Amino acid sequence: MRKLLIATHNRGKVREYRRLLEGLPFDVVYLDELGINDSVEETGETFAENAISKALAYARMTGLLTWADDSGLVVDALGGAPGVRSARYAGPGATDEERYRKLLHEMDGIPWEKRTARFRSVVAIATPGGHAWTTEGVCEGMIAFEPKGNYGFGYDPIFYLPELGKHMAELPPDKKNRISHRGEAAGKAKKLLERLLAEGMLTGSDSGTRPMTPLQKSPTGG
Ligand code: ITT
Repeated sequence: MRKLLIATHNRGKVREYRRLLEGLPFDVVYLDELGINDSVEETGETFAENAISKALAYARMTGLLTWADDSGLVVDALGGAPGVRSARYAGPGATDEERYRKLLHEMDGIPWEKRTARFRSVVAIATPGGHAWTTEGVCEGMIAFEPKGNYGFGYDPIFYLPELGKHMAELPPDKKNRISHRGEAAGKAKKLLERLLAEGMLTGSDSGTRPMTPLQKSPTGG
């Protein structure tokens, strides 16, 4: 079976992908299983740019078909922040809790109806030969006044889902995967991979040398 590298150092994402990618007709491997500690600088202004540059960099580094995601929280009252800077929002080395506490602090005094926000995720699939495709997912919600719940990671404790009446961090893994931005982007990326396989686009030692559908630029960025 062909190998597919899931290129993330984020343990929360790895946990989610282990479930989301069950049954995929690929031999799924993770960066830590390959002993890869290198990280790729995220200099893009959109989730799509960063997802593509991560996927291409690890595909070139390893010679493997590679899946990467760039994701984050977009808060309307903060002009879209933290957005593509979600991982770096409270500086290098900060914890998830320090990041969401900083966000709550920035949201001090902002009334409920103005606390709308969404998680976004763009998945990029790249070949070592330099071809890439993207899919995306969105999950709408509100920034709560207080954290709640112990599941998930990142900003999940302060992200409230009005339709469920729960914070994201209150949802067990499978339930989060069914409604999340990452679940949506991953579902689309799985279909895309199956289509590329069926069309014979991923055969050969370097699938990137074969003619493929052009790069799909994401219309929605950070
Ligand atoms: P990799 O680049 O190695 O995948 P990262 O944590 O740097 O790991 P991103 O650049 O995509 O990943 O940053 C995403 C940040 O957005 C992440 O660190 C969280 O703070 C937040 N985030 C993304 N998805 C999330 C989710 O499902 N729930 C809560 N927070 C999330």
